[in-house]
Amino acid sequence: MTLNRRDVTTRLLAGMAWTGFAGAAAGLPRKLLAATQQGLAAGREVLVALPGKVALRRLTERPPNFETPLEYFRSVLTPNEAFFVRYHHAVIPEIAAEDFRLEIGGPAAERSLSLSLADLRRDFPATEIVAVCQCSGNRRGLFEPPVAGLQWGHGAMGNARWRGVRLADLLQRAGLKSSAVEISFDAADAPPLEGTPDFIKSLPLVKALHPDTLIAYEMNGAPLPVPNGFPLRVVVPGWTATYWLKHVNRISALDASEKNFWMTSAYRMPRQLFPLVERFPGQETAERAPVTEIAVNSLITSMERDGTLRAGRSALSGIAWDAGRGIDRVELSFDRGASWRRCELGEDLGPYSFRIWRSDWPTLAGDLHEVWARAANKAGQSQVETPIANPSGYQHNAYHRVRVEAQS
Ligand SMILES: Nc1nc2c(c(=O)[nH]1)N[C@H]1C(S)=C(S)[C@@H](COP(=O)(O)O)O[C@H]1N2
Ligand SMILES: [Mo]
Repeated sequence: MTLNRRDVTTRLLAGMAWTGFAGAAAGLPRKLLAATQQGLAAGREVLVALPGKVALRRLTERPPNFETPLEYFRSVLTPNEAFFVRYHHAVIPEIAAEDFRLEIGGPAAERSLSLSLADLRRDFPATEIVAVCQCSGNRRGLFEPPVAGLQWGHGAMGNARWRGVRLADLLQRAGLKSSAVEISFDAADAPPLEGTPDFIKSLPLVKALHPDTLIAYEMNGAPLPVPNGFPLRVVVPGWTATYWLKHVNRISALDASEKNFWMTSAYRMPRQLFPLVERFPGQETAERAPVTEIAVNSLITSMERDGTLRAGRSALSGIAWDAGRGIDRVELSFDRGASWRRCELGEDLGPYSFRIWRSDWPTLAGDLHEVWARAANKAGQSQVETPIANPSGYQHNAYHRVRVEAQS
């Protein structure tokens, strides 16, 4: 694999001069630096283009972990070539479409199916949904104090129009026994030699049978890019991306809970930390529960490099999203939370999609301002002022804060 490297130190340094990285900025708390710089505390980022992708921010190369630069979130759908890439295992599997089979079975299935990609497209109705795919650990790099794990900034997420078949239709064809409790997914990425357990995830029956849960073969009108799961991936609208198995080639109906490492150890949090509506009761213990739904969140996207705005002439804009209750409002504060103003919301592409918002830049006294953005959903859930600390650094959904220099 040939990698095309581009060092962007210069760009970053320009950003830092503005945010006062060198210590010049007037009295702004140091911890805000992380928020304004996508967690690039080291002061340097390397952008790398995988085959078929634009240059993305590299976290690690083995396994491949690359995040989307903030500028790509200015459009409501994230372009396929800019969509983030996250793997637990060292190598991206390359699969020949002609030989590919999706096997469906398991102890709680009435019968086994073996489907080619052509069978899937021919025998099952196609359906489409716009949904955010967001890593549970998105923004982990912004936690203070720092949390071990991949130091993601804001870009371990993306929003796409997914097309595929309903998982419920496949399970109906296979037939579920009354003993079925979970549906598990295994993928073509081989368990590596280092001894990391094979990546297998499961869903509770109710989520697996939900009409919005898909086995997708297309993303934004094109076949799935290889690093995003070609030829098939699980799409679980509203739930974090750990359940969105890429390269899925085996679906099993289980009559007992899946007990592998990725279910019982990883992707878990102290119970009741987040106000989740959809839970995974079969995997909960007295103390801990799996991460399930995406917490309500928002991001300012108009402002990465240019920190100067003009009253009456400039606008602020960004995106907001949640687990599918729908965005009710996005608000901005120019006085550190003392008062809030509502933004205008853009086109609604469905409850699981990013929603664009915008606001005029008002006339304010003084020339250096901190802008806070927060979203709330239709279920009354809201972003938090301080991130909710948890051992693995999941679900960071504190207000996004940027600094603006106002010019008249
Ligand atoms: N086969 C496979 N699927 C996977 C993973 C993986 O390591 N292997 N990682 C999961 C996690 S944790 C995330 S965040 C998403 C990332 O999706 P993307 O690479 O398409 O952005 O894929 C999920 N599906
Ligand atoms: Mo993830």
